Amino acid sequence: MNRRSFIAGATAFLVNSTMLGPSYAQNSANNRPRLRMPPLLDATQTGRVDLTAQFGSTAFFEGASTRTIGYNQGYLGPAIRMKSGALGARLTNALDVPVTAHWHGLLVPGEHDGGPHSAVQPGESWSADMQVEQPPSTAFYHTHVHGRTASDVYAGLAGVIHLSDDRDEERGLPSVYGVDDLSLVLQDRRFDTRDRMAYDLSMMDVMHGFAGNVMVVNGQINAVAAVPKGVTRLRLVNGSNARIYTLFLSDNRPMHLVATDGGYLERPIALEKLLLSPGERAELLVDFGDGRSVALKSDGDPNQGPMGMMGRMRGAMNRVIDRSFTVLDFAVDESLPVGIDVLPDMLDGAMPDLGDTDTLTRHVSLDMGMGGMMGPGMMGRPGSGMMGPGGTGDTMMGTMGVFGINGRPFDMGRIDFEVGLGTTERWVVESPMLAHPFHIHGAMFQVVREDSRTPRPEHTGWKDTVLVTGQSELLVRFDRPASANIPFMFHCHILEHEDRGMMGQFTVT
Ligand SMILES: [Cu+2]
Repeated sequence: MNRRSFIAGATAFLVNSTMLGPSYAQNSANNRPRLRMPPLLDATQTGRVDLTAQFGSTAFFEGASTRTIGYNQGYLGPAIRMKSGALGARLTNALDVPVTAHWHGLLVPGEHDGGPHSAVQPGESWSADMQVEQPPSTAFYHTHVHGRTASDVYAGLAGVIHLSDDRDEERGLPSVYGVDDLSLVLQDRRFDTRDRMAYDLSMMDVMHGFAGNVMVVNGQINAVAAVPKGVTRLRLVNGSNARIYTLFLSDNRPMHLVATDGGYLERPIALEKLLLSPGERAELLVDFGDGRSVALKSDGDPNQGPMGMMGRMRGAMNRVIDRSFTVLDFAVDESLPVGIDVLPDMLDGAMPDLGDTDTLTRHVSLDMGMGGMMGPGMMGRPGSGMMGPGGTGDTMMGTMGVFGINGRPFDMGRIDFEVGLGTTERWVVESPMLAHPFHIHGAMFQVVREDSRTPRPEHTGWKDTVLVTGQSELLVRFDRPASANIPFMFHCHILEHEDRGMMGQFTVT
């Protein structure tokens, strides 16, 4: 199948309206590939995780290979299954650029966190002997070298972690990997006219965050996920560089949220829509007991659409995505064993309750460095080519200032905050221009208020990443240490923003 026939199919979504045509017959599920799970790296018995960052070649479209990178394979990495306790991790770098393995969602000390200060040079290795103690959850790992996180995650350096306590059967939760417990790494990628995955940033890509034109799930395009005729668990990881998904099921059946970033809720929450921004995870139960096929769909990215920061200026650009699109199709396979056919009433997760008094308050403003940019002549000058695809985004950004936090771009030599170990702090995070997913390393938080309202249902559990659309008030618990040599990061998880300075660092002592 080439790109054109793919684009005509059911799963495609487009960024460029010039590629739009009339509607076409949908591909039948029969001649589409079955969704694969990442290979399982089971560390529950061994307590060991060995990763090698390596080159690969991936043909997302038949006959069109893209040079990619991955952990232990050509694109993405294995699903790491682990439990609390001692974990020995080792990362070997077989690439020609520095890499890390950041354990996004694991509460480990700064020296084991795999942030920018732990960059592993080509040919070298890095080891972390960690002690993991936290509730079961779905976490994420990815490279985190300052300045190249976006390009290298885009090329494939990311994977899923299942932190398990082997008690999901008691909870009544599906737990058979790849059968009724599916890991879904959601990524949008841009394919060029030769069907190869491309990462060519225009200035608008830098401003709004990169948006792809094809949906990729677990490194596959146009695949169909087979599910048993019962309750299936979907572990969703937003592994996109910038895309914010608003997920729903095509027949509007409920999605039962059972876990957020930090683990299980007290009881499932039935959702019609789930907001999932880059770096966030959510676990859903979906009942396929009626045997019908259904599609997981998403509304357009609010940062890319007409409501986005520069919507008013974008009328001529033809790059707005404001329509919904299919993320992944599901088809019931009656040959698969049904493990769970009734939704659990209660889970044993603990909801955050960090109190509300006498905590230190910090203000975090996620700044676009727009000084001067909004002035006349800076934007949309006819014939300047500034907004064309493949433009010189970095050059333009250089002339318009940089991204930062509290007015300052990231500096690896500067500690922004010094936090007391074992304390709770109130962080008031503001996104004045655009919605930014805000991530804190080495800590979990409770969203207390967002935009002066009670938080969305999917933000009520323990979180380490949350989309800030205006102002969000977080109560953050700091229980893991980090020194000034290897501090923790806090940053925007739109990777194009993070790489250009929307990041800070803090110690916990
Ligand atoms: Cu951002």
